[in-house]
Amino acid sequence: MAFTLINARPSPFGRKVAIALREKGLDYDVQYDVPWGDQTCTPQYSPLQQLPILITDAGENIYDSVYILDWLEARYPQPALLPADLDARLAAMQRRLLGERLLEVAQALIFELLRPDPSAPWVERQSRKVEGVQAELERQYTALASQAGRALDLGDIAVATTLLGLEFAMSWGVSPDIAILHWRGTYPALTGAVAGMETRPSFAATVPQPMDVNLQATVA
Ligand SMILES: N[C@@H](CCC(=O)N[C@@H](CS)C(=O)NCC(=O)O)C(=O)O
Repeated sequence: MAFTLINARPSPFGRKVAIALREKGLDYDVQYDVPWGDQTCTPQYSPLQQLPILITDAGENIYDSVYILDWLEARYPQPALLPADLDARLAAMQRRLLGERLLEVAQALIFELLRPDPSAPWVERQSRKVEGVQAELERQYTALASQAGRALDLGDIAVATTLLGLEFAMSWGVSPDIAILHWRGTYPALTGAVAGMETRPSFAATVPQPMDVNLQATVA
């Protein structure tokens, strides 16, 4: 099976899929798209009009990063990206959930801050969630640090791509520089876990890149 991944260069959602494809040794081509642009191709493939979208050579369009990863795990179970042990599997799925939701909450915070007149209570509410999730992930990765040689799982991929995506968004300048998003160095167990993942070929080959988009104008 050959795949085409519709992706955007900076997308942490698309990066998760690209990493999983690489970890599973599956070949894919990338078609880059600007989902907010007039010329976006996403409506042809997904009613949600969002990328990433994975197109199979049988003409199947698979969309939403979480479902794509579940689909890949079901169709291509080896190498597994979820632990076989039930407790470890449920823990990985919960970590994955926190990684996914952290991205959504942080995105809501960033978008609000880019609006002309951000709501202070809304910003404060999202900020508490961002800090709470990072603190919980730090607690979980501190506990995991004793498991030498633990295999990469979907929880790790979701957490790392979210944290690296937020770091990238601030360095690129599409996100305001927000103190609570500076996780590296603030949370030692998270910092160490992500640094370990960044050296993997799947992460090194999928480093986010800027694209031509005016997020502030899009949000406004
Ligand atoms: N829940 C979706 C979110 C994907 C998403 O937000 N993609 C962005 C690009 S990074 C997009 O296509 N945005 C266009 C839009 O929301 O209209 C997933 O996990 O795949």
